[in-house]
Amino acid sequence: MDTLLKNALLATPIGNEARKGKAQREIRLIENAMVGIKDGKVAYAGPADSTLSASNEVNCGGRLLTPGLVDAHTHLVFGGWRQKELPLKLAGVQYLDILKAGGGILSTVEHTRAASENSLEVKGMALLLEMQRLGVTTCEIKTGYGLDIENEIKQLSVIRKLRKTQPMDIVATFMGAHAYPKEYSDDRPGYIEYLIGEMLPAVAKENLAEFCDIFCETAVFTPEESRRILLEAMKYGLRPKIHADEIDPIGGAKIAAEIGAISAEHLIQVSDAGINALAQRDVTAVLLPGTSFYLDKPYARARDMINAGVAVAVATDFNPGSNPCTNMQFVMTLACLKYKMTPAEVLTAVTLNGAAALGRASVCGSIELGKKADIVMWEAEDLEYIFYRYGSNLVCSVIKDGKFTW
Ligand code: IZC
Ligand code: ZN
Repeated sequence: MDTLLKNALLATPIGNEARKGKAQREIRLIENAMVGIKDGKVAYAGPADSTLSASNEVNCGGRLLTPGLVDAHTHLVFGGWRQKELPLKLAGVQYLDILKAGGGILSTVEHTRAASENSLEVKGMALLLEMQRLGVTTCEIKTGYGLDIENEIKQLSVIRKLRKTQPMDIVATFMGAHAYPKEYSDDRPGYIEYLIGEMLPAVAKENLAEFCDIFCETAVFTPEESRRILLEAMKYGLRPKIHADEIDPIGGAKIAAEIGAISAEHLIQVSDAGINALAQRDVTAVLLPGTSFYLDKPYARARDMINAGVAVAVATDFNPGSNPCTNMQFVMTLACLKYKMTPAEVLTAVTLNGAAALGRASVCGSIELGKKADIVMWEAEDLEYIFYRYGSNLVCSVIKDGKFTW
């Protein structure tokens, strides 16, 4: 054994797939636990065992250990910020109206197109470091601020570089269908043809993305357009995800179920039929309470989803517009207080179910034999405490692939 973490309180979900229904709250909780690490993987996780030893033994002093957090929904690579939209927001101008007026996502597209690859990379590194210190070991990053071949590939190249230069595991999602760029504002069908006929093949050729996502929303992409674009993406081996039923209930969840998407995300306004469709097709719901908070919108019906048997993941949605906050600990407290999820349910949502939404549930998301040794040591002696003491960073140490990185 390389490292042995001793005298810990271990809290982890169990298994290699998303946990749904009652199973979402059935976590393993072991007092006076030990976690052994060898070659970056978990080699032991269980009660104290005096026969175990390692060259590096760490007494955790009764502190809580959980799997590294998985942030399954971010838009982390972008130029500029959007703090100048704050007065508009305070005056009651809605998110989609800012976009319609050429601001919002389109203002970030302008700044991202103007930014060099290097400047995007340096900015991304700082943001990833911030997330890592807050306990995240795996995250997803969506593109969608380029909206042409050159600039979408630029974002994807930045993601590839970030993956090589810092310890976070990063999953790339192509999101060319995030908005209509200004050069196509009078020719929306033309943009969809360009996306399908030119952008998708170019992205697939470079082999830089694993998933394809789409903003299925009023005045952005319709459910029919979403279905068509995602079915085309699937032909290139990109697995589908959908921003579904966030602001208006236009039916994104049903499309997610119909095409067998790995996840449907947001779902603030999802219908009962939409929830049942997700349950039937095993689509993971990625809920984003930080966005409800920042846009001052209702919170998604997490309890109804759990009761219907939908696996619920919780993530930040970190982006410069609708949630400029990287803090998974804050969204964990929001999920607990606003979704009324129990601490155990939220723990599963931000680890194993997040990993499942990224197709990584057999690799990370729980502290079990053979999985990546991605572990957070918390300045806490029980699980409830990390939900209760919101606003401070309660991470004591982060272990990534078996190494102390923070
Ligand atoms: O930049 O506003 N919702 N896309 C869909 C976003 C939020 C990101 C943004
Ligand atoms: Zn998003």
